[in-house]
Amino acid sequence: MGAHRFLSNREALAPEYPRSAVSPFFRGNGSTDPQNGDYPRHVEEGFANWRLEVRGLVDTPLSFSIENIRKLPARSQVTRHDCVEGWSAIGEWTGPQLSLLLDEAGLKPEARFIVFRCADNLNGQDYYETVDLVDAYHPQTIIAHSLNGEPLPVRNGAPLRMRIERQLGYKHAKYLTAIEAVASLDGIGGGQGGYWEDRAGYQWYAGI
Ligand SMILES: Nc1nc2c(c(=O)[nH]1)N[C@H]1C(S)=C(S)[C@@H](COP(=O)(O)O)O[C@H]1N2
Ligand SMILES: [Mo]
Repeated sequence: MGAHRFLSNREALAPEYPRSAVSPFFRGNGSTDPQNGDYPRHVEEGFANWRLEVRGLVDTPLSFSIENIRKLPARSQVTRHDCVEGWSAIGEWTGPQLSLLLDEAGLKPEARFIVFRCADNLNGQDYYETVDLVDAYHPQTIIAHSLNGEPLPVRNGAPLRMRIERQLGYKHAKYLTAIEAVASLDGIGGGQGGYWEDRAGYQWYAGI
């Protein structure tokens, strides 16, 4: 992480591709059809009652409907997703930059990490991920509501998923319910900063 951050500009963009490079099928991985909690009901309702909360170390906690999120200024990016399990896919993702929501909520000075809370429970653990403020404010870090110009399929994280383009696949939290600003990763999940970090010792920093 130190070398990566030292050698490359923090704002440097991950490669973007022409729309013609989009993969015909963007496979799903990990949870692809969550059956726990309220998620199946939200699917039935077309996510009309889904909320995305912004909370934690912020001046003004926020709560958005999907309709609210879709109305925000958005960025579209055609990028390659790289999963550590050995596959990649190119997709066009669209949604507001995370920085927009963080600025609207106002981060408190103690905030150092952003936690992404997810609706799915995988092997008895709620999926979650975290990044520091460098990646949170990266211009390609967006809350995607669309894939290839269509609302996200359930397989790929409907109704909202993170795109953290400077990091590997497991950091891109799907089924996003809340964005939390925190001072430390202690006491969040198993304390290692993410589902796979807690479960299998994956590196917290998965920069590419
Ligand atoms: N909530 C949630 N987010 C998740 C996962 C998951 O199982 N649950 N899997 C991760 C992994 S390992 C990868 S490679 C990508 C897969 O995204 P996709 O299903 O759109 O291909 O989502 C990541 N985000
Ligand atoms: Mo992955």
